Amino acid sequence: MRWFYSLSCLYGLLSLGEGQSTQGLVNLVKRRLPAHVDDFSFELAPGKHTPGLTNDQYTVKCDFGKVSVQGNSLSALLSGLHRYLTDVAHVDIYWFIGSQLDKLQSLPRCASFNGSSIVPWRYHFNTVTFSYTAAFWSWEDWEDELDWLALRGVNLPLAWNGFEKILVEVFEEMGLSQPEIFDFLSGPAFQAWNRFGNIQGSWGGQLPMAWINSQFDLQKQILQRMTELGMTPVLPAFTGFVPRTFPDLYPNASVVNISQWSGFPTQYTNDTFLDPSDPLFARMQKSFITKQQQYYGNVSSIYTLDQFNENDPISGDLTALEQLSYTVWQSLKAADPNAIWMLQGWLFFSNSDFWTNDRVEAFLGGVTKNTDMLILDLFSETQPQWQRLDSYYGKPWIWCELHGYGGNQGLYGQVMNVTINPISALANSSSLVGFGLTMEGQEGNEIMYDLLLDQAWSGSPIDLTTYFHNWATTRYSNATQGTLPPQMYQTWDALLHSVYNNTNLTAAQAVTKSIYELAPNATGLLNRTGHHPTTITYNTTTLVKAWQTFISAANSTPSLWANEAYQFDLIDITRQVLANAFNPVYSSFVTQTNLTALHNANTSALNASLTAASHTQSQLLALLTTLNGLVCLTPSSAPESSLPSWVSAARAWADSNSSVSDFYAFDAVNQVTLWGPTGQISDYASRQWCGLISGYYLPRWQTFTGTYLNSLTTGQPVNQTQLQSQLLTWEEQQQGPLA
Ligand SMILES: *[C@@H]1O[C@H](CO)[C@@H](O)[C@H](O)[C@H]1NC(C)=O
Ligand SMILES: *[C@@H]1O[C@H](CO)[C@@H](O)[C@H](O)[C@H]1NC(C)=O
Ligand SMILES: *[C@@H]1O[C@H](CO)[C@@H](O)[C@H](O)[C@H]1NC(C)=O
Ligand SMILES: *[C@@H]1O[C@H](CO)[C@@H](O)[C@H](O)[C@H]1NC(C)=O
Ligand SMILES: *[C@@H]1O[C@H](CO)[C@@H](O)[C@H](O)[C@H]1NC(C)=O
Ligand SMILES: *[C@@H]1O[C@H](CO)[C@@H](O)[C@H](O)[C@H]1NC(C)=O
Ligand SMILES: *[C@@H]1O[C@H](CO)[C@@H](O)[C@H](O)[C@H]1NC(C)=O
Ligand SMILES: *[C@@H]1O[C@H](CO)[C@@H](O)[C@H](O)[C@H]1NC(C)=O
Ligand SMILES: *[C@@H]1O[C@H](CO)[C@@H](O)[C@H](O)[C@H]1NC(C)=O
Ligand SMILES: *[C@@H]1O[C@H](CO)[C@@H](O)[C@H](O)[C@H]1NC(C)=O
Ligand SMILES: *[C@@H]1O[C@H](CO)[C@@H](O)[C@H](O)[C@H]1NC(C)=O
Ligand SMILES: CC(=O)N[C@H]1CO[C@H](CO)[C@@H](O)[C@@H]1O
Repeated sequence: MRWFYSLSCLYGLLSLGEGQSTQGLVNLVKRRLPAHVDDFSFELAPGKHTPGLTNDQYTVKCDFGKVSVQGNSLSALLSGLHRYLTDVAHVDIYWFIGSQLDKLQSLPRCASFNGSSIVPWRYHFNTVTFSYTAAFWSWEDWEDELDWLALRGVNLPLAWNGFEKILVEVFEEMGLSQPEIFDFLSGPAFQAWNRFGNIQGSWGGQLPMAWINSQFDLQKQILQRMTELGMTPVLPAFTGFVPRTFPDLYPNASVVNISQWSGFPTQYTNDTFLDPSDPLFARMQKSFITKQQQYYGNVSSIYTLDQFNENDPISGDLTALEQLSYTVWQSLKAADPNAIWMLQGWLFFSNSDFWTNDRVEAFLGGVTKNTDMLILDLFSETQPQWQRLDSYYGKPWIWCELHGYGGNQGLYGQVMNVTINPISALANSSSLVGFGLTMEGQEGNEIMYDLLLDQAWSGSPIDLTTYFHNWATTRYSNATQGTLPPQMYQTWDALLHSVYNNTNLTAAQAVTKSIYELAPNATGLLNRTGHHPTTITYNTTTLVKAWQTFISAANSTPSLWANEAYQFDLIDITRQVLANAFNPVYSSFVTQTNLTALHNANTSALNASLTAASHTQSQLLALLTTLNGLVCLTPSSAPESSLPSWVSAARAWADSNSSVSDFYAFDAVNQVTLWGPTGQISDYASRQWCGLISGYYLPRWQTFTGTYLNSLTTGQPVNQTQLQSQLLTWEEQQQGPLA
């Protein structure tokens, strides 16, 4: 009906006050539900809504087959729309399988309903997500992500792209030459740690200006879209990290070489830091923020600014710390009087030895106006710091779910924690202003991320059984018109109680890795605990049964086989089952090739062990071949879903320049394998990807098992040093071929 659409446009125009038009929502409907552009209308309620202070509210009415959404903010309207789409119409947009919204046929009727957020901010991204997940995203990938965020009520996303464009201009203005500047910048897959001041420079090639320019163009599109979808982007600022030759130009400048990071050679770390007390700091801050405003307009006054991520201030003196933050704060305020400084609170946990309560209080105390700061309590589900730090001494803060590191994949979740704890934090901390997602990589386990964002609209902990049930209904309903076979609900119930319900934080604190992704070794792989755990925290038989039930769901409802979400999840669950099955085979191999245990064995016992071990070797390698074949069936074309798509997304940024293209591809490969010129944090960002299993993990295990079989034959113990260096040499040689 034409009049209805006109009305929705009119609403858009009427609500233009304070730059708030609902046109961005109409555009989203056009993008995702083109058959229904006339069926939705959005109306912004009159009255003042202040982002970060006011909770968001919506009311959804479906009369005459049309859906009208009213709300007090764009984010509220989007959340109301999302609730209708998921809970009533059973369609959604997902990472990896993309938007399923166009599968909506006729609009189901509903009784009116309403919703209200319990916190004004819903935050998304970690600085490192921009490298682990989004490094090579195209605009189309960003469009999917931003619609995902907008519909889930996120109104405070981080926006790092294009940072280097402005930074380079500031450096040039200060008189630094292009070679000096480009020696400082890191490759496209490692920019996050250059921005943090952990690393500098690049191995395998140099970042070209073309990359910087195209990322800058992308940022303009991203910010425009974020704004029209009612989000307040968090923008970069000048941090103080400068090229190493800076003191040559400014011999009197107060600069220090900060610490070495993660064993990187000095050439690539020990970044040069301009002390904020030096007047040059404020000058560069002003220049940076002014340029940023000129390029992007007045889109936001919230700035992400981290100077001590995994490196400590030179002085722990309380007065010095207070002065330090005061000066940084003043530099922001001088450049933008409305500036709010957002701090990623990881340092208070990771470097808690340095960051004693006194020091944190002094540091935060330097910003004398509490509302000029916003702290991300970065790992709230496992290592919350807000209690220890007395709610950040009154500074507004956000409860964040970190969930996983380096984009590692493993079915995992702490369902109890991310529902119960944010609610209890809200009752116990008056300066808690938001819930957020700070995953290092968007690796999967999407239900765990949805859960916290939905918790932001529920005053009591979400009922998990109902939640998982409804989530499954929406996810697969395309195949079944909303009625799923009971086996499907049984599967998700079993997943809820097993993989997604880790409560033993001594065993695991984040997404679990599988040992086959790690450099092979006869010891030290199993039962790792903590942040990079390999301990399996659930009964693996439960998962195998859930997997069988999942398959039987499709046997009873065959249309599921063709459903993209079903296909993706079937591969994901099977992957975990096979990954878990690797462990006992590996343990057998280690036992069968243990020369110490066999030292008294007679020849026939040795021969028997050799036969058994070579059989086990075949099993182990066959399992990896199967795993690779399995994950290669993943229907997703998302850059972060397989090695070929990761590498080709990297190459796509290089136009036709082959040496640049090779560098991007090398950089992309290096991140998920050696992570550093010579494996400084090797396998940190391991992925269970098509192509990576067959091209990297499998050959490593081939070498390892071959060496052990040989040792059993010769009776000579394996020379560990030799094997280790053999593997490393091979890993380094593989960087090119894998790219
Ligand atoms: C929201 O819905 C509840 C439950 O149906 C109802 O009691 C309440 O009045 C509604 N609030 C608004 C603002 O419409
Ligand atoms: C640096 O400081 C010295 C001693 O205070 C002074 O003589 C010199 O002019 C300064 N140089 C610059 C470039 O400011
Ligand atoms: C790099 O940092 C380490 C401390 O982390 C320090 O020992 C070393 O001297 C520094 N090197 C340089 C060249 O600054
Ligand atoms: C969540 O983790 C925190 C931090 O370890 C712990 O204090 C809390 O008891 C956990 N909550 C639940 C519900 O498991
Ligand atoms: C999760 O595990 C804990 C501890 O074993 C248990 O008390 C709780 O009921 C479980 N919750 C769910 C949803 O399975
Ligand atoms: C938690 O995990 C640790 C380490 O794996 C283990 O020693 C401990 O027994 C577990 N605790 C419980 C209650 O299962
Ligand atoms: C790992 O933990 C499992 C389960 O607790 C145990 O059976 C096994 O012996 C452990 N393996 C090693 C190598 O520690
Ligand atoms: C794991 O689950 C299976 C089947 O539900 C059960 O038979 C077995 O005893 C469980 N194992 C443990 C260690 O709880
Ligand atoms: C090999 O066997 C010996 C003696 O039984 C044992 O102490 C050692 O831990 C075993 N080594 C490995 C790698 O399992
Ligand atoms: C192990 O290999 C290294 C070189 O890779 C060699 O230096 C060392 O002597 C070897 N150790 C033994 C015990 O043979
Ligand atoms: C296996 O791990 C041990 C202990 O960390 C180490 O000494 C050894 O060199 C490793 N072996 C290989 C082949 O990496
Ligand atoms: C698996 C399945 O049923 N997919 C269907 C989802 O909806 C679209 C649009 O109606 C169909 O084309 C698919 O076949």
